[in-house]
Amino acid sequence: MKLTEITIRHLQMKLKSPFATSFGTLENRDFLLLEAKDESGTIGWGESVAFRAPWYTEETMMTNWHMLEDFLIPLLLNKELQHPDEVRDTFSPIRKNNMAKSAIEGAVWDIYAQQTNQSLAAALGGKSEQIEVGISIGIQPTTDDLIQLVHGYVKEGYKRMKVKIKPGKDVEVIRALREHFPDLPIMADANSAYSLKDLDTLKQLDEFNLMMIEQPLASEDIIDHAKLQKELETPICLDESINSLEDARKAVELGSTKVINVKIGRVGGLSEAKKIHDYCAEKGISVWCGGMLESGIGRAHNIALTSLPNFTLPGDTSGSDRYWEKDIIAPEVIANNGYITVPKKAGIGYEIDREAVDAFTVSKKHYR
Ligand code: OSB
Ligand code: MG
Repeated sequence: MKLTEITIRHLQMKLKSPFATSFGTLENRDFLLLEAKDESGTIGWGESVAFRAPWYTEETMMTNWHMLEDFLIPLLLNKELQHPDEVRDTFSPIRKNNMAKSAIEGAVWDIYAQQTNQSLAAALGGKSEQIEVGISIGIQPTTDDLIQLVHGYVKEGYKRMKVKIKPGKDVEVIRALREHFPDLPIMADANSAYSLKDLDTLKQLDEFNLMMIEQPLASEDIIDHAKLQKELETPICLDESINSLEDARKAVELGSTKVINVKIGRVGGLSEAKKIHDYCAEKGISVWCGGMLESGIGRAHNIALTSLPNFTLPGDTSGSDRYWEKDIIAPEVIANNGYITVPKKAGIGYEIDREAVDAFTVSKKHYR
C-alpha cells in the first residue's frame, strides 16, 4: 500500500456539557481529522487528539497541522508500505509530536485492516467481542452536582467512575462520593495538579478504597511518583508521564506506577500502544485505554485497541451520547450496561457520516 492523497480537516464539535479538569474547562472540541487514500482507492480515517491549547501535553491542533504538513505527510506520501508498523519507523527521524504521528498512522491501520478484510481490532490481535468502559467526570461546581451525575451514570449501567480532582476539590469531594456509593469502583484523576508537598492530602485519599489515583504529579516526575507510591496504598496510574514504551519500562522499573493508562495519541500510535500493552502483560501491569474526548473516529480506534487481552480494567471510552448530540459515525458508539460491542466489519467498523463531517468542518486542505 502507498498513500497517494491525504485531506486534513479542522473540525469543531460542541460538547453536550463543558468538561473541567485541574487545568481548565473545555466547551468545544476542536481537532484534526485525517482522511487518507491509497493507490487502490481505499480510504482510511485517523483523528488527532491534540487540543487547541497545550495544557494536557505540549502538542496543539495547530502544531499537529504544521508537523503533518511540513514533515510527516512528505515522509509518507507515495512511500510503499507492507505493514502499518512501518509508519513508526518512517517517522523515527522526527522527535516526539506523538499525536500528529498517531493521527496519520491510525488512517494507515484502517486501510490495512480493510485491505486484509478484517476488523481493526483483529488486525491488532484483539480477541474481545465486547469491552468494559467507565465514565470520566469533569470537576463539578458542587459536590451535589457530582453525586447527581454519578447517580445518572450508574442508572445508565456504567460501573466504574473516574472523577477529576484538584487541590481544594479532592478529599472532601471523594469522601462525600464514597459515602453515597460505598461499593462503587471509583478512581481519581489529578492531571498533574499536585507535588510531593501535597503528600498529606494525597495520603488522606487512601481512606476511600480508590481503584487508583491517576497522574497525581507532573508528567516529568517519574522519580517523585516512585517516592509517592512508597507512601500510598492506593495504586498510582500514570497517564501524561508515559509517551513511549521506553517511558513505560522506566516507570515500571522504578516502581512509579502500578497501572498504565494507554492513549493511542499520547504514545504516537497503535503500533507503540500495542508494544506498551505487550510489555505490561509480560510484567503483570494492568492497562486500560484512556480517552481524549474523541469523535467517533478516534473512539473506534480506542475500541479496537481495547480488545487486546491485557486491557483488563474498564477504560474511559464511553458511548457517543455521553459527549455529542450527534457523532460523525454511523452507527454511533453505544455503551450498553457499561459494555461496548467491538465491531466485526472490516476497518474501524463504523461508517463515516460525511454530512456530519462537513457540518462540523471549519477548514480543510488536500495533499497529494
Ligand atoms: O486525563 O484522561 C485524562 C480528557 C481530556 C484530557 C485528558 C483526560 C481526559 C479525560 C476524559 O479524562 C476521557 C474521555 O472521556 O474521553
Ligand atoms: Mg488522565
